Parts: sequence; C-alpha cells; structure tokens
Amino acid sequence: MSDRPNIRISGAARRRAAADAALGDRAGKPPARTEGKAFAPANIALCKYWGKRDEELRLPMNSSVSISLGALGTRTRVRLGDGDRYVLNGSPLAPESAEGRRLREYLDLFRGPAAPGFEVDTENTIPTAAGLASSASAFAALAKALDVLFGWGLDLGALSILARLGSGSAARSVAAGFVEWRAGERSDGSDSVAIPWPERWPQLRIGLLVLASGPKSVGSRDAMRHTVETSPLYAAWPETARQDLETLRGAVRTRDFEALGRTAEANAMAMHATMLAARPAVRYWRAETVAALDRVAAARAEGLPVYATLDAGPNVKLLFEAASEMAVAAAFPEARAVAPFGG
Ligand code: 2P0
Repeated sequence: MSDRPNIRISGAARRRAAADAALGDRAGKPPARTEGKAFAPANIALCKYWGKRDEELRLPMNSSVSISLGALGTRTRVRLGDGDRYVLNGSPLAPESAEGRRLREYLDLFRGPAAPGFEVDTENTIPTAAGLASSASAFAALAKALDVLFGWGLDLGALSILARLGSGSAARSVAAGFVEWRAGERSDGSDSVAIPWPERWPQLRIGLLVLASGPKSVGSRDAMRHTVETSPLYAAWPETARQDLETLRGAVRTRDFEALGRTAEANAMAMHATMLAARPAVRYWRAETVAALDRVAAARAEGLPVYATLDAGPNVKLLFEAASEMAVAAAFPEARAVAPFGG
C-alpha cells in the first residue's frame, strides 16, 4: 500500500486552475476598472449537449451547436464591492439560495486581494414567463462582464471556457448566430471551446411556445447525470449527436432548411429517448407537449415546413423560415417568433 495520502483536488480547485489557465498571465491581476457591463443571448441547441465526461469542469460527452436568440438573453453589470450582493430582475437574490450559492462559487474563481467582493446586477431580457431564462445567457453575460471589469480582453475561446465553468450551455452563449461547442479531448478542457460558424441565415425563425411554466421536476444537471449513469440508450447518444452535428453543418452551409429542421427535431427526440430510458425515467413532457408535437406533425403533413425542438423542459420551440411566418402564426397563434439574425 502506498504511504502517500490520498489527495483529491476539489472541483472548485480544478475549476480555479482551469480559469487561471484560460486567463494565462492575466490571472491574479487587479481589475482595470470598478464596473463591467455585458449582454449575452440565450441559445437554442439544434444538436443538444447531453451528458458530461467531467462533471467538475462541465466537459461534455459530445459536441453541440446552437442558435443564439439575438436580443433575448441576459444583461449583467458587475461592480467591485467589499462583499457580494446580487440582484436578479430588480429583486435581491438571497446568498444562501441555490442560485446565490452557485453565483458565489463561480465568483470565487476570480476573487483576490484587489477584488474581494462583487456586486452583480443581472436582468433577463427574456420575459420570465417565456420559460427560457437560463443559466446559459446568465453565465455567458457574467463572464463577459468580468472580462470588461478586469480588462482582460479575452478572445472568444477563452471567454467560452470561463462561461462553461459556470454552466455547460453558457459556452455557446458568448457569441451570436450559430455556435458550435467542441467537446474537446483534453482532460483540462482547454480545447472544449465555442467556435462560431460564419454563416448567417436571416430568414430563419424560432417560435417559442410556452406550454407550462414553473420550476421543473428535475434540473438538467441532475437529469443529465442520471441519464448517463442509468440509461441503456445513452451509449448510442454520442455517435448520434456526432452525425447530427455534421448533417447540421452541411445543412447550414447549403441553406437546406428541411435537413436542418428534420435533424434538429430528430436530435431532440433522441435526447429525450435517452432520458425516458433512464431508471427511473426522466420525463419532462406533459400532455401539452405531446399535443404541440402533434400539431407540428399535422402542420407539416399539410405542407408547412415547420419543425420542433425541445430542451430539458416541457416547452416546444418551432423552427421555420420567414416565408412561413404567416402560416405558422395562423397554426400556432400563441407562438412568439424570434428572428435570431435580426430578420
Ligand atoms: C442544450 N441543455 O444543449 C441542452 C439540451 C438542456 C437540454 O445544456 O450542468 O444548464 O450547467 O452544464 O448547460 C442544459 O444544461 O447544464 C442544457 P450544466 P446546462 O442546451
């Protein structure tokens, strides 16, 4: 038996090391100013991130790609202070709440003698009722606001690493448009970064259908872990996602809307299939979810090019093009249409 103590580096220490590595020689330098402000968009994945190869560094099993939602996202201001103080949508956020703790632990990565405390004021530009406010835009906006406060001038890859240390999907919210998050291979996550795709697709539309609001039964972080650990279908997921991502890359390059919609919808169904097979099942779908998917299928059978995707929740997102906007509005009067490229 070895007489060496069994040293286990904590998740927080590993995240701090990863943040320092992304910052390089900027790590530990005092802030350049007393305040930083930034905005980051929410994003909808066309090929989903589902499962981690490293829980602590939020490193994914598979690469994913999303569309950022333009002006819908999170606006954040971070100021230096003696202690921490958080405001979310105009109301103080209790430091001992789950969200407060998560925020404090994240800010610990950047704390130092010249930056002992952070006052964070954050506001979602997505109506809360839209059920879309997410950790993705929150941590991306915070990473960008810290970049301004400290004057780091980080490139997109480094920013996406910092955002990822808060929440995986936040890696994709550091940029507009189509953003791929490469899974990477290195154990320190230094190659698990966001790479925006150069293509723009101004006619693309996303329709937000809010079918149910309120807290979800299981958070996506726990659902993901439980699926990886217990679902017999999970083994097929990484390769399915790899193929879907390549199909989507081709669809975006050639502006093939049908291939994009079909693949995104199939990818979302496959992700939910892995959850349904988990033991016990993780089932986010409600009766309204199934009814909405039926309506999408019926609209498509009538010749309307509209597809659906859904994340770790009951709400359905529609994918369509500007030419179908009137018909989609008629078929789904409750949908809120978003033009991710500004139309
Ligand atoms: C995605 N989701 O690609 C997938 C699809 C939900 C379903 O990324 O644990 O909040 O913070 O890394 O990013 C939601 O998971 O999880 C998510 P953590 P995150 O958008």
